[in-house]
Amino acid sequence: MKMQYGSDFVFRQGWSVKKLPGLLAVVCLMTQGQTPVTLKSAYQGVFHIGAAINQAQFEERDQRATPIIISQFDTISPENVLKWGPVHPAKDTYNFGPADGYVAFGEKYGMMVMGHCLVWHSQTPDWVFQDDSGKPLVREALLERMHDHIKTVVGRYKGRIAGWDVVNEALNDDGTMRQSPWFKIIGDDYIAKAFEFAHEADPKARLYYNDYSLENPAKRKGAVELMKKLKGQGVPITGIGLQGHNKLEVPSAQAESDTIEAFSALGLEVNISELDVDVLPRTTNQNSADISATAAGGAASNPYVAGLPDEMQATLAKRYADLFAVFVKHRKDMGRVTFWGVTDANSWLNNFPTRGRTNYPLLFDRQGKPKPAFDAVVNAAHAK
Ligand code: 9MR
Repeated sequence: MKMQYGSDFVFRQGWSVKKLPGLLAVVCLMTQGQTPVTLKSAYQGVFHIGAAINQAQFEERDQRATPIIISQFDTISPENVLKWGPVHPAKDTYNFGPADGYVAFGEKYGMMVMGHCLVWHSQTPDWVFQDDSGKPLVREALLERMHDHIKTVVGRYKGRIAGWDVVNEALNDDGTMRQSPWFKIIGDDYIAKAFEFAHEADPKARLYYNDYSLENPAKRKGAVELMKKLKGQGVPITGIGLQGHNKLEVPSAQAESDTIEAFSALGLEVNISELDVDVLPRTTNQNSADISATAAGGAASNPYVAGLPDEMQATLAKRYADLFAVFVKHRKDMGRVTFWGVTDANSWLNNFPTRGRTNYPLLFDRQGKPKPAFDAVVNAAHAK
């Protein structure tokens, strides 16, 4: 059955009320004891469904997004507050206020609270890699610093944060190891060490490797080899996060399916950890989510300032339907699908790779209303 939000209101039982204004429909529902379909109700028993949230949202100051988070999602990820820079800005300074608020918000609403991310080349201050005189640290000193950070951050939320992105984006697009300061100073066992330290700090936490563009064959091959090596060494790794920063046309549904299978075949839990779909014209020739890939763009690169045309809404909805058909097919191997943001208003894709564009990558529009893509995602759950 085709269900369109906006003209129809969709109910758990599958019937709908035509052309009722939103509030009236909700009142009708309440008086009849019906529950409107939400993402988390549609996906109950399939996999968790989540969103990355920002500070205004978990402090309940964002009047549009916060109610959506509470009603639609059963897991949250911190968009920024648990990254090294925000949480540990100087050697002897931790800034736990925002992160404590994030975790408390998730607990208040009974959500599965995720942690992102412990070891990354980006949003990590320079001091992390330097001694007090500004010289590069040697291996043992950097390992000790990594250990202290992980022990302090993971330890603080032991038993409260269900799972961590332990290492983020360690691979280049060709599948080789990224020459990050972590790699250059410690060597390639920095990944294994980070997982061991996280496991030591909270033995029950689920531990993930997280990266983008893993659907591309070369990068996927490098990641499969890395995961095999870690598993072979007995490193405590639970699974992998496929970030899922998609374009409308790539990766294909087939590539998505093959990628999930490649990692689940290794006995790993597979999550989609940062899902969105970029609908704007490219301003670089990369598909990557590498945040260093900035570009300039003229008016032609920002065609939907006044709104997304209906045919593009339909194209986006179809894209989400195709992706979720793949996720639902692989539900036994998947723990969660998390969107990277809540409404289009706050998506990082309004500023990447070109600043100040008007993008439409998520399921809720700038007013917080569900888009046709929302219905497509809800309907995909019915195929289960
Ligand atoms: O959405 C995040 C944005 O607000 C930050 O400015 C940016 C830089 O750290 O990071 C964004 O989130 C990234 C995530 O942490 C890792 N994968 C790519 C995401 C989008 O850049």
